[in-house]
Amino acid sequence: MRIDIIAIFPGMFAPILNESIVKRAQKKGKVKIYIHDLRSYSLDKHRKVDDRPFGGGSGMLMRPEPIFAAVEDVKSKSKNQKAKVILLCPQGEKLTQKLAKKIAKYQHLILICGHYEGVDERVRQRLVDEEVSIGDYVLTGGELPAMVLVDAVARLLPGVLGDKNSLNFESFEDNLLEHPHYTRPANFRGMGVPSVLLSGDHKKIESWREKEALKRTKQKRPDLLG
Ligand code: 9D3
Repeated sequence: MRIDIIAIFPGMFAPILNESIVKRAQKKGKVKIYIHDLRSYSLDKHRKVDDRPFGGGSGMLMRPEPIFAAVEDVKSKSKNQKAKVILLCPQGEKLTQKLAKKIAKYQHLILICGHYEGVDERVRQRLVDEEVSIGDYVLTGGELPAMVLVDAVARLLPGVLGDKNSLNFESFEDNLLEHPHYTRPANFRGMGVPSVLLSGDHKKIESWREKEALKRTKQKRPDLLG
């Protein structure tokens, strides 16, 4: 998968995307990520990318010209792929594991990071295929959401995760929270480990884990059980 990210704070991405799973995915050649500075597409002499809203009101909007220029430039440099243009914005579809799985099937993503009070509506009208939000809380821009989306998608690409955290296992348990986990030591500051986990009886362990997962989901996330 190829991912192009268009942003006004391009420096935010490298420290995050060049670590951990996403770094590994890039090293293995499973994903190629390119960051583009929106300002470099502004023809304005001050490299301005925002302007005041027609009709008045407080706050600034992102001007359409630099965004169109950036997306058209990226598309022209990767002709054979059909890119999906995704705008990160508060009114987008909420990112879920289901949506991440759908997006992971695309060959080429162009992510536009919203900022200020939003983008000129013609960006949505002519340029954007999908709008994505990462949840109902107010952030200062679309950069962090873009990184969240990249992280959620990159780990789903074939060959990115080892067998250890295999995805089959995950989809099996999609609608339950995890059971409690314990590692060594067996006694930590007076706190023990449920004896079933030390019993070596794998049938018993499995049914304990199922029961605990269900109990936990009922307590903390009853919405997941429908
Ligand atoms: C006052 C109205 N606000 C809408 C809720 C305006 C507004 C707030 C924050 C407009 C843009 C932003 C910046 N946020 C994003 O661009 C954003 C975002 C978010 O704030 N929360 C969750 N997901 C996302 S994706 C992009």
